[in-house]
Amino acid sequence: MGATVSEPKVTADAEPTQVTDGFHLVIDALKLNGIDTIFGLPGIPVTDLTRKAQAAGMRVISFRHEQNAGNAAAIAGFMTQKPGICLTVSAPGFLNGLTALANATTNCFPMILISGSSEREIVDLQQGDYEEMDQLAVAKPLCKAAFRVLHAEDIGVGIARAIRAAVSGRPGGVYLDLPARLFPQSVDAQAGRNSLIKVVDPAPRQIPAQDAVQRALELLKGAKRPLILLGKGAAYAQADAEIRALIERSGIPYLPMAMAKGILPDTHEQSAAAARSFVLPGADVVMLVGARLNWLLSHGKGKTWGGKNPKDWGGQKFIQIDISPQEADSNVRIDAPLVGDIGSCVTALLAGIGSGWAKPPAEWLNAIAERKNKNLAKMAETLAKNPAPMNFHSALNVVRDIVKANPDAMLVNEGANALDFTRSIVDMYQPRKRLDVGTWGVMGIGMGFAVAAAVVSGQPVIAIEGDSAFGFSGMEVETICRYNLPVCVVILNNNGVYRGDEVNPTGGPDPAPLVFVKDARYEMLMQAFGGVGVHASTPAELRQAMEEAIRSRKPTLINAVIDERAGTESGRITALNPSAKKK
Ligand code: OXT
Ligand code: ADP
Ligand code: MG
Repeated sequence: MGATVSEPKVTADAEPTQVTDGFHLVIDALKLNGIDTIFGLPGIPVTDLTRKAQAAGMRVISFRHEQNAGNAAAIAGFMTQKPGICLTVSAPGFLNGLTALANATTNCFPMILISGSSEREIVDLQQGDYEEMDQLAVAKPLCKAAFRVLHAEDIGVGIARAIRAAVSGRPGGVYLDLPARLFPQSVDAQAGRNSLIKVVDPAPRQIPAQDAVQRALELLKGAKRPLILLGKGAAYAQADAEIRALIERSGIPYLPMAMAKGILPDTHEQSAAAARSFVLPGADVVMLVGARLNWLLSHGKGKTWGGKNPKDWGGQKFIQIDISPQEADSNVRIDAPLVGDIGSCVTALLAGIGSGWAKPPAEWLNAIAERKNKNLAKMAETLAKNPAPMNFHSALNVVRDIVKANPDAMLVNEGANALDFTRSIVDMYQPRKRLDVGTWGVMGIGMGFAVAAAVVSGQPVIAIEGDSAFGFSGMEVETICRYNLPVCVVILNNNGVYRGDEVNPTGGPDPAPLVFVKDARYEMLMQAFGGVGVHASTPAELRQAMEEAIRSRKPTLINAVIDERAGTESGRITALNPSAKKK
């Protein structure tokens, strides 16, 4: 291992000895484990760590706000199955990164938030240190695991534990607390090297029990109206060929959750995405593959599933493939839990299915096809329109074509209407290309995800952003320009949160709470840092600008002007708004 070593120190008897220190041991431990990138923001006490990491050949991506660095680390983890690293300063920097760590944990993305911290003696006595905070205690409830290292000799163990905790079992966020005093601690170089751990098999396969596989197969075999639901766990698992084989050999229709789009191309004939509201209540047996029955699936019950009332069971039987044994029964009864990693579980199911598996009844497949074709035709009709001003559909029709022509490109997506319309209009063709707001529906992932997507994949990135959504991380366009990343940001600008035409009912001078400055020139933000900024008010202008951005790979921001009356409250989740009781 090519360890980094500090300058030789001259001891009292003038014999030079090779020593290393905390800074170098952190870098060596990460590199030893194949981690080559740090997303972060420098300052006391980690400034030198960023310098030394870059000097040691690591890619150090410096952001303008830690939350964006954290989101970058989280999505890098999702894309690579290796924990993404976010590095921050103490207290406020740590807290800025913490939102991303909590979001990563919620989404089952592996990441490690490494934060410098202040002097333990002073923090613990609450004597008022610079950026004083008991960061470990604050982080603990919001992540999968949290560790602190006090001695340089323990850095190897600390990093190894953090890696294992992040990627084994259900992946998640890990906090690693590194107090300022740790970094300059000297250690004999050889002893330092010996203290490092290269983690062997960090995410061991988890083979499902044979009787559980059999139970799932029997349930599936007896189904008259089976459905497979693919979630982002299925995308994360990188078992793309096995999943495709399972779907194609069984002939069962499937529905991808947002970030599972593209595991099979959205144009696949077995995709039931365009018949969602038909297949969920209609199915009798549903197999969940790396998807939780949380709010995004209406908790597996209620009207979405054919129940009469919000809490009523729709009568479906569920098979659930998940690495977490505690996931089953979280919302409704799971008749056949299949605990294991998705690759192993799907492989076991495939072996059981063999070659003589009967396809689902034609009646079910035909009914889905009918509904799907009707929705596809309706969509095609809407997309063919060219209204002035531009609306979500006419703008996204362009994005749909560009993604089709560039299936390798990464797609980042956030907003409300900007999110929901993109999800249903823009087809994905490859796995793990669509990155979005995930389990929390959180705004602010946009530019962090875009930076990481470009850095990790080397492919062009298209970020489709609501104008409100963009504001949460917009300053990172400077980061995009600084690292010259092939990111094309498209802001679907309807002058506000959900839409831009609300007015202050009092007639007073303050604008309504949901509207922004009219006709804001977002493209000038990108121009300010040397990137390309384009103002597009027609689909033709948008198309030309996007094509040029993909061709040139230059940082580009397109301000796509959308009718400010286009958009509904909260997009497709209007019903989640508590509505005021009317007198
Ligand atoms: O079957 P039916 O007939 O029902 O039809 C469905 C499909 O069959 C069909 N479909 C298709 N038809 C034809 N062809 C194709 N290819 C096709 N595919 C599908 O289309 C429909 C819809 O399909 P879908 O989407 O699959 O189905 P559905 O019913 O919508 O699925 C349900 C859900 C729940 C799974 C889905 O809706 C979903 O995934 N939703 C995610 C919602 C979400 O997460 N939203 C983001 C949060 S909203 C809100 O919280 C916002 N905030 C507050 C805030 C947040 N979030 N975070 C922070 C840190 N602070 C504050 C804010 C501030 S959004 C927001 C900003 C909004 O303003 P912007 O300016 O950014 O954005 P604009 O709204 O654009 O102005
Ligand atoms: P979606 O939002 O797309 O429905 P969720 O985030 O709700 O997806 O669910 C993902 C699920 O996938 C989680 O329950 C997680 O435990 C599971 N998971 C993640 N990785 C794996 C894996 N390699 N094998 C099995 N299950 C996994
Ligand atoms: Mg908007």
